[in-house]
Amino acid sequence: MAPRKGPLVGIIMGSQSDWATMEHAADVLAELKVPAEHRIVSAHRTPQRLYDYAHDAHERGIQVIIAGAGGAAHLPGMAAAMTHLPVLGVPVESKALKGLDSLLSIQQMPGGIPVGALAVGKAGAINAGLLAAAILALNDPALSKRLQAWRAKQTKAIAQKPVSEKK
Ligand code: RP5
Repeated sequence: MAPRKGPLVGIIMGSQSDWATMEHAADVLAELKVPAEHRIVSAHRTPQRLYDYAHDAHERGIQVIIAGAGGAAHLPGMAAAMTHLPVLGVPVESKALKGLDSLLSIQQMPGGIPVGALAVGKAGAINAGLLAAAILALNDPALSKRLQAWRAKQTKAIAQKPVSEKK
């Protein structure tokens, strides 16, 4: 059977305002040549779109969902409730509570419906991309090599000594 050509990772977010954060997940997946799609899917404002997305994702060939949201961040948990695919949650930094609300909403799932919660903001988005790639790499030796090379390059880029940043 020919391998599927479509996206393997679905990056969804609650709002356009989340894209500045979630773009970091998209960037790392692009660097690793993992096909991904990006969609605005709000648990609150577009519940039917979320229902349709979560229900169709597996059939369309998506293998991992990365869901980013801020504030009352129900998106990752609701997506996880409607698909058996692994869902990685990225808490987007909110203005009012600096993302603590997003973090707790995403992390404190009841037993039975898991969401893999990452760190708040950019670091969480980057790590969601890396973790999605690591999951896919379990069954993709070429991707496993690219991921190992990415990590080796990062290690090599860390200087031995700090430099002064005084102005
Ligand atoms: C959430 O509300 C989104 O995930 C976003 O982080 C937050 C604020 O959305 P906007 O008011 O900026 O559209 O649903």
